[in-house]
Amino acid sequence: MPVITTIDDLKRLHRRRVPKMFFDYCESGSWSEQTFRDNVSDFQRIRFRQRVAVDMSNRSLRSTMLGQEVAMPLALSPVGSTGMQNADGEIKAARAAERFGVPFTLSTMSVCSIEDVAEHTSAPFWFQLYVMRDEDFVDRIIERAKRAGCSALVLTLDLQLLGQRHKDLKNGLSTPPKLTPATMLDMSRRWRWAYGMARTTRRSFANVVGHTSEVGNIADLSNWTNRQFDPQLDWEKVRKLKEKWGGKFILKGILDPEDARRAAEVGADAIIVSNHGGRQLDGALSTIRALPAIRRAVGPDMPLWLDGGIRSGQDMLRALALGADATMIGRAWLYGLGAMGEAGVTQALEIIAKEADFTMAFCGRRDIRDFDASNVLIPKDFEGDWLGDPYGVPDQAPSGSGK
Ligand code: HOC
Repeated sequence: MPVITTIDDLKRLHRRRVPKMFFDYCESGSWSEQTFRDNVSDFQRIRFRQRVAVDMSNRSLRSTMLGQEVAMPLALSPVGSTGMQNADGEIKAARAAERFGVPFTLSTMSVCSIEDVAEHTSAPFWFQLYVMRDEDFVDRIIERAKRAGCSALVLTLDLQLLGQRHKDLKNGLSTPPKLTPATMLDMSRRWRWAYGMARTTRRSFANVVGHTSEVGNIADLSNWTNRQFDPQLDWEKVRKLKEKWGGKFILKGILDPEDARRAAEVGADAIIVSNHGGRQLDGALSTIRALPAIRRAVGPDMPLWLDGGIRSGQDMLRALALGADATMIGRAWLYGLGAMGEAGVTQALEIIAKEADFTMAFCGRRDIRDFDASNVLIPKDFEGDWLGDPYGVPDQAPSGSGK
């Protein structure tokens, strides 16, 4: 067993233990994967200001998200097909998040159902929904999420068409997965994974299968899913979904300051700056570069979270310094899950927390809520200088609401 000290170590183990088809699903962006790569590499351009002779005792990473106390300003992003990375993956990740004290978001396209996750956890989790054409299905799943006690709805806005990921096409990834002799051989070689899958009965994408007359079994799922993307999505539909839900409402997939303003106008309780992990519009800005202008657009009081590219506690702090109130991780927890199940997700969270704790201290901060633009050095060209720039040139340090 290798010694694990970083999120990258978890990724290496994930790659070893999970069939290539599912690892690649996690580790892919659309088309050239430029945005997928930028999401990670742009973080590295932001440097920290080291401070000394400052009292570094009694440090705290605690913060709040939507008024809820969290162990650190970070939540687990929704990830589709999680239960294919590790049997019962959604339950394991939700349990790890609950024990650690951070929110977990369950994807509509999860293998375990909302009810499965609710049965195996005690803290309320958040539920993620795509804007779909099948209104009956949407009404029913919203009711199920309410009944299960989900404390917020995360509506994903950047999936009106599915971005093309070459690796998935080449691997024949579908729902259910295409089983060729090569994929079956690959699966049987990952014995831990195969053993888990053989033992669980939760393999059916149970949020959907059996909950619409069109999807009686998993074989119907791909066709139905492809018909669900809604190219006619508009802000009026978003507003109606907010009304239907009636509770805390989070909008995910915002990358442009103008869209961020619209999101605030429809009454979002929080906005997630995200480009779907670089899986949709390749060539779009990385999330960390898009963040400061979005903060300027929505003002200091709008809860703003960043999702995309965070692979360390240092990245979490960089996002806070550039204007986020909190952050979300997707791949970072998925690597842990693929590597070691629930213990791997816990380890991913521990790694991030420790890195954030030490970095904050080296920067002379004891409370993460005080970490801000004055703790970092941002390259002058960081936000770019684009022709017809809707992002505006920064004239002041970004700052968040601290919520
Ligand atoms: C109804 C649409 O978020 C991904 C997932 C896509 C799931 C499609 C469901 O692979 O990025």
